[in-house]
Amino acid sequence: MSFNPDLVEHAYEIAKEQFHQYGVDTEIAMQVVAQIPISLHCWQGDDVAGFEHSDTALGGGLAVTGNYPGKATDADQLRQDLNQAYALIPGKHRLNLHAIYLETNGKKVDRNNITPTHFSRWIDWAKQNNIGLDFNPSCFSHPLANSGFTLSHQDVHTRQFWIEHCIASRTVAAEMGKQTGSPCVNNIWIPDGFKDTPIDRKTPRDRLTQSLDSIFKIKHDPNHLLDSVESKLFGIGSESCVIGSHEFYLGYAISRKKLYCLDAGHFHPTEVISDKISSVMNYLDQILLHVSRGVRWDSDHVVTLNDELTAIAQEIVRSNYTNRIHIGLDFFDASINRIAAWVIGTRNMIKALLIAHLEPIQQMRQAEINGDFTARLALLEESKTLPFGAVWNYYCQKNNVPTESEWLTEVRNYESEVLSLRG
Ligand code: RNT
Ligand code: ZN
Repeated sequence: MSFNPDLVEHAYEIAKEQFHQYGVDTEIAMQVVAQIPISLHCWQGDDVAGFEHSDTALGGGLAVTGNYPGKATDADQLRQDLNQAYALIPGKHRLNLHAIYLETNGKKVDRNNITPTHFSRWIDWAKQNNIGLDFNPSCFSHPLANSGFTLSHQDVHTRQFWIEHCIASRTVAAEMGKQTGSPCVNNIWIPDGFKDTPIDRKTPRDRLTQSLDSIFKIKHDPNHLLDSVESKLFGIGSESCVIGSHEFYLGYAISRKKLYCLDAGHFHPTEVISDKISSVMNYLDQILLHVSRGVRWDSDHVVTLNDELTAIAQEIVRSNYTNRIHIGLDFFDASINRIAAWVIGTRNMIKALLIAHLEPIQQMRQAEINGDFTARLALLEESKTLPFGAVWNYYCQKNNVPTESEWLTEVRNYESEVLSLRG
């Protein structure tokens, strides 16, 4: 199905008028959304495997299901796939790399010895394409993480290994930020926790505090590096107690002036991060989001345009947090085309931001101030059927990326020309 560009423009002109009646300027909405970068997570491209070429299976309780053919098996393929994905997403976006995506020319380099050199090809690619980079130490899928403990491990040598890995990751991230001219968010997530009821919850948390303090002792220029810590409620193998819980990291981030990462899948199923943003932002200068979708549990499904995604975007926009919130994606699905997964999830995040910018916020705010909750509800409901689809199509067209499902044709072509030829 191919779209007539004139029709897209015509539909947009009508939509523009309709939004205008609600006091919303569609041109401004598109301009603002174009300035918001989304950090695409590299790990959707190869099921969180990375390029260490070790035999260690995916660990840390992370689970990727599915065996869709054609996944990237080296960094060149992953970059090629990413280029294809970016070409189908309107706007300029970032890339979020994990430490296991290093390039060593076949040499074995353990995690505590990674240096910026091992990421120089990523940095060159990012500079060429004007893409900002974010980074993560990888504290899983490694023999020293097999016990399920890393930075809070009771063995001092194991703990030291992971401290060194996190310190090395910060050096890599700072260099990425320096070279790309845009601060790199380095996010620490560890799997540490107990499958069954522990006797001592305190000591591992004390050790985690100490490990983090040692990691952050080295100061970096905030124009190059922003440090972030990510909490979790439970994981596979850490059902009874996660050392780095929400309370733990929120307190840590506030007291140490770090970024806090809210992952949409890391809370009780009836809890939502959209409602946490404004509270957390009271105490923190900046935060990181891992936009994900849990289905019954932290299942990391591809992000869809559901109520929570819209609510997250609305919170960012209504409270004017755009410059203080870093938006990263975090999902992994190997049962569908992996490039399509990136494209669907990222386009949805951008769509949600556009919808949030097209809300009649002033009118709804006024209704609330007036105590007229009837008008507030009426406006909230009426605005759900405003023609934002027409604005979205026009936004894609203006940015020279395919509208609606036209992008799927391009993914299919790429699948037959590139992915199907991979072993
Ligand atoms: C795990 C965390 C973490 C990872 C990535 C791979 O529960 O969400 O962010 O998904 O670092
Ligand atoms: Zn996450």
